[in-house]
Amino acid sequence: MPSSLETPLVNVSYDGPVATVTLNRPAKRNALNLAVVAQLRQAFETLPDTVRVAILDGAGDHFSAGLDLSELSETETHEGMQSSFAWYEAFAKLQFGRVPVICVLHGAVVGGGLELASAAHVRVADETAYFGLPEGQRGIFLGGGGSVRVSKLIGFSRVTEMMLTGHVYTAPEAFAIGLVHHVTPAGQAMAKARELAARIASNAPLSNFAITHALPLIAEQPMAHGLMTEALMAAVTQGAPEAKERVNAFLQKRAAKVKPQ
Ligand code: 1HE
Repeated sequence: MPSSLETPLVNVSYDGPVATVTLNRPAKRNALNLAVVAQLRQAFETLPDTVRVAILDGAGDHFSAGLDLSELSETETHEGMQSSFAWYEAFAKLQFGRVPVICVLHGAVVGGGLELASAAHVRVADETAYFGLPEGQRGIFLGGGGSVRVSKLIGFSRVTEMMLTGHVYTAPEAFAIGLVHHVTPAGQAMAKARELAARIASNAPLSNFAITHALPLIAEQPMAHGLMTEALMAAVTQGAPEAKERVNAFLQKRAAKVKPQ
């Protein structure tokens, strides 16, 4: 982490069970250098036990301009590999940490910024957000896990076309192709994320853990293995006292019904 005299590149604040992790390099449009990536990793590694859900956003007019291109000018091949692995480790802390993560998106969500957003579990964009992968134009390639994560979200054909042509998706288009889950009017994505965070925090933590950890594994497994993993997780979650209390609460008409929102 930075010394006490330096401005942190990543801020963390708390509101009850919700932690908000904010990229804090607005003068450089939250471009991601290795120091930002290290601070992101530390933020997600050290969330206190009281936190049940995290929100990730970016300070200023843009979520993130992606890789800090000034880090590339002197880079040797082996250093490039190492920096990709530093990104992978940090993003894994976010995707496979203890709590679900909601990403709040506005302005540029490009290159490594989109790779970062794709590691979150829920994405909420406001209508100013736009999504691009300009690596092709910069003469480089994805290096923050986007080949895997963005391709899983929208299909490798769309990723190929985005990278080859520089196609930039608007927020409503990103919603239509499944890149984001919600689109709000400008400036309202954080409010929507807080509403979703409250709902997520009210779930049983064991269910949230199964959703964020088991579902991605199951998606990678052959059908028979996936069904076995699912059955194991179902048994573990159903057996927990909290599940029994929640199910009883519904049966005794003490719990909310499912309704359209
Ligand atoms: C940067 C970066 C950056 C801004 N690295 N310094 N990413 C890109 O190719 C996107 C490059 N950035 C942009 O297209 C634009 O900056 C934005 C559309 C995001 C914002 O535009 P704007 O007009 O608000 O800001 P600006 O004037 O372009 O930038 C403000 C400052 O941020 C300026 O520095 P200054 O010292 O002149 O004030 C910019 O140089 C700096 N800046 N973006 C370094 N990306 C793990 S592999 C992932 C590979 C990738 O991510 S490739 C995509 C890289």
